[in-house]
Amino acid sequence: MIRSMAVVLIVLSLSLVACGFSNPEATPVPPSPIPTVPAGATFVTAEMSEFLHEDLEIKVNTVVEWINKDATLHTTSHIPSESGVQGLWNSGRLAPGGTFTYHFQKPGVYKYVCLIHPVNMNSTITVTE
Ligand SMILES: [Cu+2]
Repeated sequence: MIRSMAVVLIVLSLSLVACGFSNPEATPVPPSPIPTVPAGATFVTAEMSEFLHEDLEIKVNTVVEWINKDATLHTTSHIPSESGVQGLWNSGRLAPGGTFTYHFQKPGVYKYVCLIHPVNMNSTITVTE
């Protein structure tokens, strides 16, 4: 009886492993394709690491590519300064290694956050002529 219970336990634990009971956040992400940058535009990268977003000062006609360097999900999501105005970009949940790009074409001060960690991950992109 004990032996058959042990066999059942082993089969159960093997089937749990086979079903992929792993942390979905740890799933490796294939390398992202090289982003398309319009002719004449500048390209810069911004890291999401240690649960922080970067402040950036860039010129008009710059493409920013965010890269998630942490081991958990993050977003880069524009927060409009006026209520009722829709945000300009929202990456959705980026897995570790995931990237998202946005092309800044107008001067201004753009606040953005990670919607999952908005307290620590809130920052500003200042775009000048
Ligand atoms: Cu986050």
